[in-house]
Amino acid sequence: ATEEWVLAGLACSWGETMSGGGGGGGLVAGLPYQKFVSFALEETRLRTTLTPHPSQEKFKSIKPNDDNTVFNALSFSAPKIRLLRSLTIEKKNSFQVLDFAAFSEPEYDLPIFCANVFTTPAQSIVVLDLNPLYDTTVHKDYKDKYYRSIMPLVHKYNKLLPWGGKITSESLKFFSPIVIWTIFESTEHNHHVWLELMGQAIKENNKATIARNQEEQHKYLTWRAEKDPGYPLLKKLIGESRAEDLVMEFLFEGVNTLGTKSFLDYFPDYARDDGSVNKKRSMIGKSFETRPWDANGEFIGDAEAQ
Ligand code: BLA
Repeated sequence: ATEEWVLAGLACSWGETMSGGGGGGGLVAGLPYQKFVSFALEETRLRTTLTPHPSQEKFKSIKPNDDNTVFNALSFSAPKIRLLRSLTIEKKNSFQVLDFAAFSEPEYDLPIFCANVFTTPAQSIVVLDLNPLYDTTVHKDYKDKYYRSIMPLVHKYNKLLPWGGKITSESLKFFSPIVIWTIFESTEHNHHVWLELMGQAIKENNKATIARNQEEQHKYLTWRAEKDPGYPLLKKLIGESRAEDLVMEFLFEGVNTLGTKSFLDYFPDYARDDGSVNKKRSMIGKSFETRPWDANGEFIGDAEAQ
């Protein structure tokens, strides 16, 4: 049986959210990322039935240490969708965060929907992608299955949202050839981005394939639960132990249940001599000054930097 599934629809508007320059002009009140979340949920509800995820109860009312910061956490599951969760954080006159992701059941090998924005009065750091479950430089069949038909989207958004420049090199493996990775300055405000992608998913029955899907998803969760760039700020906002809870049981829920491999099993480069995990964010450092995929989604990055 084939069903259509909207991975999500995106509508982000940055106009009005930032005031440019002027010595730390504030973020205008309003919740632009809440608007995105509502939109994405509405779009998803048109296609499927969302059920609250058990993690929502515990995390829906996180109170940060500081009164000026507001957290908003929502999580759901649905047929085909193991976990769809969203976290927005807003600190008045300081920053706004959107971290929205959807993970399929392991019976499907759907990419992971990922919308991630960190905005300060000076700039916005944006990652919008269908993160591949399988590294597309290695798994050509996976690349063709999900990305070939949507490669033209890259041309469409590339001009408006140019490549953000050098990036932590490890991240590249989790990105797809259509990734929108961009940083824009507040002077570039008032841009509207609309992105709507639709995927067709067919349930997998092969046990070995399901197990493989599950392991790849677990690998992704393991990476982000350990190395996500947002983690340090999250610790500052709600303290180390609550941040860890949020990361393990909400943002990357499944990291403790979908698999038993450890971070070092997946990413042995991070092993220190005493067997602990290297705390560095990146072992390779930042690279990829320009978009490392061509118009057909072929990887053209520097092999050195992989
Ligand atoms: C910065 N977030 C970044 C950067 C990326 C991402 C690429 C730029 C720095 C870098 O090159 O690493 C996002 N990286 C991703 C995503 C993937 C990835 C989505 O590999 C997926 C595979 N961000 C959050 C949350 C917070 C947050 C919850 O999602 C804070 C509460 C903050 N992101 C945040 C901050 C920075 C950032 C503060 C800038 C600081 C820095 O670069 O270290």
